[in-house]
Amino acid sequence: MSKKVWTIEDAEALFEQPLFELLFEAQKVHREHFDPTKIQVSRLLSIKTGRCSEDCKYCSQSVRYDTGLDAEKLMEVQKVIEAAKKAKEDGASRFCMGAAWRNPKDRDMPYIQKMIEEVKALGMETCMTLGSLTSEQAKTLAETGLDYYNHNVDTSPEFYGEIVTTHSYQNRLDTLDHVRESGMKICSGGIIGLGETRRDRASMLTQLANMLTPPESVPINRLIPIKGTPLGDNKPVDDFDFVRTIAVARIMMPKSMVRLSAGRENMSSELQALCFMAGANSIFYGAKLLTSPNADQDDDNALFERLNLIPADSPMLDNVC
Ligand code: SAM
Ligand code: DTB
Ligand code: SF4
Repeated sequence: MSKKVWTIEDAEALFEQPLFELLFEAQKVHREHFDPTKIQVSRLLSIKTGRCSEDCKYCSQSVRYDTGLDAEKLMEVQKVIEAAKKAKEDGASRFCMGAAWRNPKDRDMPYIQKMIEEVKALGMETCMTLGSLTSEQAKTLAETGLDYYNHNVDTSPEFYGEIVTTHSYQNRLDTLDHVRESGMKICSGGIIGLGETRRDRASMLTQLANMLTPPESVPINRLIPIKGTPLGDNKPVDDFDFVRTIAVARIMMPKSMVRLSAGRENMSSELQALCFMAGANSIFYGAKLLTSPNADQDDDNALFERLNLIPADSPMLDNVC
C-alpha cells in the first residue's frame, strides 16, 4: 500500500473533530501498533549549557536574552557517564544528551564520540541533540553508534521565521535528511504555545508525517515560558488543544513514539493521563530537562502505578514492524 500523503487541510480536519471522536480514533490507531499499558522513559542531560548563538525566541540558552542562566562549557566525559549510570539505576532506557549549539565543531566530535561509546557500553540507548549537522558529522555519529538524533522542526514552516531568524526551516530539514541517510533514527517534533495557530500545528505535523519515513520519535513540548525571552509572558495553551495535538500526531504517525515532553511539571495527573490516552507513550523522566525543572520522579512513579503503566524499552506490539 502506498504511503498516505497528508495535506494541511486533512490535519486541520482532524483537529476540528469533536474531542471524543478524535480521542476514540487516536486510541484505535494507538492500539493497532502499541501496547497501551507500556511507556518508554528517557533521561535528558545538558552536556553544554547556554551562550548559544541562535535567537530561538523560546529558549533559555540563547546568548541574546538575559535569562539568568549560568553557562557551562562541554561537560567532562566522566561526569556524563556518572549521570547516565544514575539514569539507568532510576529506570531510564534512553539517555539523551543536549548541547546549546548552532552546530557541533569538528574539534568537539572526539569528546562527543567518547560519550556515545561509554553510554552505549552501559547498555542504554543513546540520543543526542547538538544543532545542525553536516552529512559527514551525521555519518560519524552513526558509525560511533548513536541510536537517535533529536532535531525538532519546532513549528510550521510558515511560522518559523517569527520564532527564529538565525537559521532557516530548510536548514532543519537538511539536517534531518543527513540523519536519515546516516541510518540513525530520527527524533523530531515541536513546541505548542509559541503563539502559533491551529493551522500552524496542523502544518507542523504534516511536515513530520509526510517525511519518507516519519520520525521514529515525536516529542511534543508545551512551551515553558522563560523570563527574559520574547515568549516569557506567553499564556499557556488550552489543555484540550494540547491533548488534540497529541491525538492528531498519533493518528498521522501511527508507528512513531509520541513523547509528552517539556511542560509536564505544570500538568495535572489528569491532563497527563488524557495525553497518554490520546496516544503519548514516552516521557522525559528525572528532576531536570535541559535547564528547566521537570515533573518530580516520585510523582511520575506514583502516576505510573495509578494508571497501571509499565516502563518498557519499546511499547511496540511484537507483531508490528
Ligand atoms: N541546540 C539544539 C537545537 O536547537 O536543536 C539542541 C537543544 S534545543 C534546547 C532542543 C529543543 O528543546 C528545541 O528544539 C525545543 O523544541 C526544545 N525547547 C527549548 N526550550 C524550550 C522551552 N522553553 N519550552 C519547550 N521546549 C523547549
Ligand atoms: C525535546 O523535544 N525536548 C527536550 C529534548 N527534545 C532535547 C528539551 C526540552 C527543553 C525544555 C527547556 C529546558 O530545559 O531548557
Ligand atoms: Fe540554541 Fe537550540 Fe536554544 Fe535555539 S533551541 S537557542 S539552537 S540551544
